[in-house]
Amino acid sequence: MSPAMRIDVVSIFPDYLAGLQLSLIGKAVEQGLIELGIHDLREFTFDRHRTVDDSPYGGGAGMVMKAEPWALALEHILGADAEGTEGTGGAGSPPRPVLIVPSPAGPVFDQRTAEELAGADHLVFACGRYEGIDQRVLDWAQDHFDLRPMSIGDYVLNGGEVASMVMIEAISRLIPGVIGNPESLTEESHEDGLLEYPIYTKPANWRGHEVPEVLLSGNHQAIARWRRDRRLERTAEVRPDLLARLGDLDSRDRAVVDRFESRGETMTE
Ligand code: JEB
Repeated sequence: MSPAMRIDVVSIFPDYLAGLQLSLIGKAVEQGLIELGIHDLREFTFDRHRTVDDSPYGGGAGMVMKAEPWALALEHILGADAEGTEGTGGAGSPPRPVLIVPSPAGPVFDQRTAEELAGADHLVFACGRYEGIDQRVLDWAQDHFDLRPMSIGDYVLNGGEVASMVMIEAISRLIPGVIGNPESLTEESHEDGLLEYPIYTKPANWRGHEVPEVLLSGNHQAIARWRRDRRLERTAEVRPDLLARLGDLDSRDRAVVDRFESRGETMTE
């Protein structure tokens, strides 16, 4: 078995991150697939008020997170990494931990990013609040981490906690063993750039709404074709940007999309 992925999260609201211990990720922690460390930034302050913020140089609204508590928290995490690895004579230096800093100013996190980060040994999430973190922390961190500012989308949050949880969930479910049935990984939405087909379960007639007949036919080839067509139509309708990123469709797929585009509606409407 491959060694556990280490995930550290630093926040002034560590209780907020406690939800990570539940459900699928909690199970992965119990199974030793993920080692999770949640750190309270205020533990790295030493004044009476455990101050983590101050007013911005140059003026402006809001507060900025002070540099020193962040550097101490991140050094604490780096120090734990180095423990027991002194002079073992291993080949080369280990890879730098990846420092993910949620920020509305970062490149947008997507499934490709999740796949890339799922291969890392050690992820550290720095959850800012207020207007964000003193830039010098990020400049300093470049020498110790593989620094990755990341946005989860074009809307404004109050801090990095929810964004970190989104990214941790998307990444950790790609770690081998975290999801029971790995087939469900390859089949799903975004994995190949198309949205999912509609899904149904019993009863076949629910309040007068029938399940599409082809799904009851037992004709696996017809079912696969129907599902592919619905995926193409759905993607053309709600996410034409995803279709544009797909590259060349084969002539059959192209025909389904063209038919959709000239009709401007789906067959389920
Ligand atoms: C992440 C954060 C804030 C300007 C406005 C608001 C720390 N997609 C996203 N939207 N907002 C955030 C994000 C991500 N990832 C985000 C971290 C922080 C917002 N704020 C508030 C900062 N600058 C503080």
